[in-house]
Amino acid sequence: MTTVAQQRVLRTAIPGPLSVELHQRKLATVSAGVGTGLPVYVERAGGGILVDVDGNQLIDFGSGIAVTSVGNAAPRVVERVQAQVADFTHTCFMVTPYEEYLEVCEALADLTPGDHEKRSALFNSGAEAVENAVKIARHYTGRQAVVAFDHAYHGRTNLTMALTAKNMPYKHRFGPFAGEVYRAPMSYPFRWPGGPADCAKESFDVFVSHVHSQVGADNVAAVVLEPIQGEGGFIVPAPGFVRQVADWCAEHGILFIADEVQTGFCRTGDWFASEHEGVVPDLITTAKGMAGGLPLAAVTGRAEVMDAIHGGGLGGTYGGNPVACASALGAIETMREEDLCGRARAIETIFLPRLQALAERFPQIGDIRGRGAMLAIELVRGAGDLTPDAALTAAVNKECHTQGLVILTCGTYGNVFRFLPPLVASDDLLAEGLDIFEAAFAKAAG
Ligand code: PLZ
Repeated sequence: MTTVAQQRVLRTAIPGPLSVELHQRKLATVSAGVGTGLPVYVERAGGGILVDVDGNQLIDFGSGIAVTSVGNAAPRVVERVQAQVADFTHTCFMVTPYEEYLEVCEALADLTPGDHEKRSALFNSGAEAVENAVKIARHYTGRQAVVAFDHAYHGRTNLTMALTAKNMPYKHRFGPFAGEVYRAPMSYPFRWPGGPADCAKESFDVFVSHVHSQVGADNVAAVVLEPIQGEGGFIVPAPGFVRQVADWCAEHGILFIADEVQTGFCRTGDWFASEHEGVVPDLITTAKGMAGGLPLAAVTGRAEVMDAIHGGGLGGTYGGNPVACASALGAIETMREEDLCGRARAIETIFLPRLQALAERFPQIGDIRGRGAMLAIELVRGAGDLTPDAALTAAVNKECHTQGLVILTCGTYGNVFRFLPPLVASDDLLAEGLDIFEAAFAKAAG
């Protein structure tokens, strides 16, 4: 196993000449529709460092979009995957099954909220999990309508595009979209018309009246909600909102689906973000961090719901591939052994004071939000002017990249920085990344 020194090293300009060369090949061979945030070509990675083809070592504040929470090429992941690849790579669980699939489902039953009887089904991507959760909810309830929220992100397949809120780049000219999908206003304290206090008071009532007037509770199979929205801007709903929505669903025979693809597996300081308000979702979708970098996703839910589906109704050639399952078992073992939920909470205490200090210097930082190692700042024109500042966001982003910090933006208005470091990154590495971010911010905003 290669070990990568946990420090930034800049040998060339970013991107370096070899990356530039590879990027020319990319343009000639990969669809222009597949973008790259930072065209630095990675050769190796470990922990919180990416090593590019020019020998630069970049600090990773994105974890491949919240995936490598256990670090890149985490030792237990590598070990289990290598052993599994040598044993067998695929049989298709629907043809001849294997134990690793069961072990992942057992871990999901154990770790997800609630101590009721649970069942899981495994898939390849977050979108596939969300799409299957909707299939299951429709089948079980015999109803068709699904309610999602403003700023939601649930994937790029046809049904999940319909659930996703943002047009560019996800939906533009890709319709028509799947039917019976309805959108409700999101509890978004920073941008609630009357301010955060009114948001906590009003957002649940607005949701309910919206569904009653535009859909009818009796027609709704499921409400799909990210307990902290991801791509839409790391929007943390007002306290109590997730709980109220889940309880209201239960009262109306509607399944509450928590999309924890981005928030799940220690990222927010709990195993699942739903736990923060004591919410027990009927169905929960997971992917990303669960499998340490290999493609694996799941729907986990109440046994009576999951077992209501006819035999053969759920599946797919690769869902729960044995190598991906082995990777997940290595990742979950790492989270347990190294208490990565605790580490996520510690990361919050490292980041928050630094971000607060930066916000005192720069009025363009309108909001700081998130939980654990899922934190964000929202950039606006300045004090009292909440106009999103996507241009400043892009300028800071570019400067971070130049300095060897891989950082991600998000948000409906493209004006949010999100911080998603691997949970195993050392305090020193996190501090160095924050130094770079602060300097980049000062340079672009100053
Ligand atoms: N649900 C909450 O965050 C994936 C998308 C990146 P897949 N988010 C990253 C992009 O631009 O495609 C995501 C998510 C939530 C579902 C998904 C979809 O997961 O594994 O990308 O399909």
